[in-house]
Amino acid sequence: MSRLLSVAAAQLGPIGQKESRLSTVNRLIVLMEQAVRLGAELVVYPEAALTAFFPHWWIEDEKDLDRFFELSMPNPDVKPLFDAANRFNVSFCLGYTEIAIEEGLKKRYNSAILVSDGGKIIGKYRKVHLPGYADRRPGDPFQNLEKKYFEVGNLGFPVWEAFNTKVGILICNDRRWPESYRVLALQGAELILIGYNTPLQNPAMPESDALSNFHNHLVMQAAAYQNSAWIIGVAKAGIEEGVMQIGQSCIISPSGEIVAQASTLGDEVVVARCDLDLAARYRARVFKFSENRRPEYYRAISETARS
Ligand code: CDV
Repeated sequence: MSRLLSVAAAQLGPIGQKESRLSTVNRLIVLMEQAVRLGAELVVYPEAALTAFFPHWWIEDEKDLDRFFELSMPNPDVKPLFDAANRFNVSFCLGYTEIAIEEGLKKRYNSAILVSDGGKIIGKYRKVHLPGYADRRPGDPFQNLEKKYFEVGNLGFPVWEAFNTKVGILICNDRRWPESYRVLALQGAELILIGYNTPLQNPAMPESDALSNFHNHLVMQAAAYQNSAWIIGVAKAGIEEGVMQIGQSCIISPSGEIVAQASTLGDEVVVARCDLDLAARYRARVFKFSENRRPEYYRAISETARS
């Protein structure tokens, strides 16, 4: 008997700066309902799925900034999504931005949670690779201030047992770094869930703009194959407050092939039935880590690179 899991990539179109949580959470529930009708057992939403992607703006007033963050999860605004998961008997992965009080200090993270079909939080990940700057770039058409607004995630790269497999989460820029996937795969992850907000334009390197869609798929397809894992990549797409964000949400098999892909830049669900045993077969027959990796050599190389 194969281990099969039907997974939905629940892409979001733009969220307006003033759109209420009520409205956004309703959109998430509509997508969840569509996904369930298509047979999904797990629904994956984008990075920071409850608000517009505010790191694109310079925000000075702390109160203005705070309104983009969640103080607890689930909170009353988001509870209807948890209730819907319970009602539909479906699990979900949700990206959101989080305020946590740690040792009396207010910390901000770019986070994502995995929630069971009973509406219980299975685990949380906090984004490690924060792109952009901590300062304002007045000449740029939009800002990228993740280094200003977020701390580097302090939960490591956890892997959870769920759905008869092991699951890990990455968030947006994490997907461009091979190490992110590797540490999950080395812990046995066969399913990797990724939400993103990716502008089409990179003001620091305009000559690469035409390759934004290509690079999005390139990194995730290579990683799926090299790590023998299913990858679910989910965008917040379309023109959000003047910033064009790529779509191309997709489900990628451990073969590296895209097996389902969104075709719009709006709210859209695509579903694929993922054979988790395919991940196990690639790992056993092509990439068996324990026999074929050579960490002792990698260590020597990274020490040389550091010196
Ligand atoms: N939200 C992101 O992490 N976005 C980055 C952009 C800014 C390059 C990404 O890697 O897609």
